[in-house]
Amino acid sequence: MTTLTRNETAEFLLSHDRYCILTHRRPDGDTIGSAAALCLCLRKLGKTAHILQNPEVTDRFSWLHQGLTKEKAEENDTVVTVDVASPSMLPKAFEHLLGRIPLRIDHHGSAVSFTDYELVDPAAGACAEIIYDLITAMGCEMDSRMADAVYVGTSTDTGCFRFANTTAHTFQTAAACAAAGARVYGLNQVLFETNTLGRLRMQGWIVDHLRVFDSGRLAIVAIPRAVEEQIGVTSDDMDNISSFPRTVAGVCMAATLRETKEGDVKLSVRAIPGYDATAITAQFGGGGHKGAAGATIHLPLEEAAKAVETAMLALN
Ligand SMILES: [Mn+2]
Repeated sequence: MTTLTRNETAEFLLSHDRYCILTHRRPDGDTIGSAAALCLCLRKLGKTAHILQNPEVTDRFSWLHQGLTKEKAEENDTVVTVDVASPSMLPKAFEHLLGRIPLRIDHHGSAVSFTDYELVDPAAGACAEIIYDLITAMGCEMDSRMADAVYVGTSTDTGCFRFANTTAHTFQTAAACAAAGARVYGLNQVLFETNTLGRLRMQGWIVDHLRVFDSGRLAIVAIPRAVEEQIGVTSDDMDNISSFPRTVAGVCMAATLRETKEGDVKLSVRAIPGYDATAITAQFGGGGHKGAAGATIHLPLEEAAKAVETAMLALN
């Protein structure tokens, strides 16, 4: 594996063609926005480019990929991943492509390399910020659709510019998006100022069932599948719900556990600076960022919650 700079990555992208762009499992605004912006830029530069259809993309973000996707990667495609930190983050349907992926563009600090080349910058708040740099390095001018895509990635991964990963470069990226015609107000309204009733009911349940411990510094909530079904939440309702328990005053690190359809447990940890979410998720084979990390645990919900609580207490 060879590490590339932004300029070297731009050269790579300019000297290849027939792009097939991959997003990660449980796709969020960053992987979806990054893929859309990169695809639109490559097309504007005269390349053939598609995003491989990710079956888990929901209504919340699917509009970003309209007209950009295809269902199958072809033999001579140049495959590029965006915002994918490890092979385990690839959707099952993409796993057969492992071993023939030349390039990975990412911003995760804890990662497992799986491509020939990679551009990884853990200092970037969002992968979309790196995509913006590449667009500029390739001499492509952002249009309003590209700008929307970069803005969605950048704003969602930084919690609308509130998280600790927000830097001067994050604002520079957002400013460039605004200048290029991104619908900043409209997107903020939909992404950060709107709650479905399902989401609010789930937040109510979380408030009632949150266990706060270690003098109020740590919190954990375990959500049974049956509760999600009873409330009737969609996956969009649950998008980034794990940020919510951390917003309780005094809580420095919060873990949210959700029972999956398959009977596994999906763990998401959120932490403020000084606490490392990956220190918890790494113990369960997961990864992520210091402020936000995840893992899948193959235990019944209550046992998983006990194990996570023990891991959190052991950090002190
Ligand atoms: Mn990201």
